[in-house]
Amino acid sequence: MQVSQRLRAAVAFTAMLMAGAGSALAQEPHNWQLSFQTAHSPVQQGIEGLHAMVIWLMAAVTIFVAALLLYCVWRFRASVNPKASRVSHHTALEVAWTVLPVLILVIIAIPSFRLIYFEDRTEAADMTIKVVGHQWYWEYDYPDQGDVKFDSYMIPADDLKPGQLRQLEVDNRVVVPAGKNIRILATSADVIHSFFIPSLGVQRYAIPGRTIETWVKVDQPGVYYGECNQICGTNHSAMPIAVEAMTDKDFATWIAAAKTKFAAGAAPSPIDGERRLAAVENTQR
Ligand SMILES: [Cu+2]
Repeated sequence: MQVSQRLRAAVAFTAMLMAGAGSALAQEPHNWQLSFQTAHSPVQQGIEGLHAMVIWLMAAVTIFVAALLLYCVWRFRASVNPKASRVSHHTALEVAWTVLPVLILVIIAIPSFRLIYFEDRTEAADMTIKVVGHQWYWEYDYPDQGDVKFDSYMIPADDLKPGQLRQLEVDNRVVVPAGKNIRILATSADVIHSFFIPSLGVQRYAIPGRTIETWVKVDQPGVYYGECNQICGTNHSAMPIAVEAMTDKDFATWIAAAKTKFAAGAAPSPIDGERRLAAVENTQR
């Protein structure tokens, strides 16, 4: 490979990494993936936008500082400067290198704060879902949908059906209508968990004794996976999240069926607790 070819390859690779770090390479999850999953909510689109902006600013600062450093190393090398300069202060320069970074931080802070408040809550919620973390499963309550509530456990590796994702599929998915503003209230019944769904831009601590709010609007029907991402004990890896977004019509059918399926005293999950734990412990060995 010639030098110019190598240089071109390096430039192309860097451009690819930076684009990936932005959002151009965002896609459905796959092995060896770099960068984000495809955004399926307004919040995640905002997160990707802010991320791309910060990456470009960071690249510009890094290139500028590296170039300055290289120039100084060359310009003030000992062979051409046998007697070192004794200049130690330059007021204008010092003001500039204090004020410029402050300005850069302000430029980052404004969209960053805007995004934080955007993620915080939705003004017009169409529906509320309460999420309760347990060691080690999630519980979902639909307080304004006839108080439907159920538990959601990971499917042990031995019970997976073809097409189901290991460590991500659950017995009862949390179902939401697509295109609607869903208020999410997260809390915990025991230790601190965290409710995290990357493609939907949802991440909230589930803390015992506290309720923390966020919201999601899933842009299209589909299944979106997440995980508890706060180390919460032995089976922390066994409490995935599977969100299924449906059309309004399908959601109405689902919630009507759920009222019977999850009625108090209804049959519990076919995967009983003992076997679930045994299966999980097997995968950890
Ligand atoms: Cu957890």
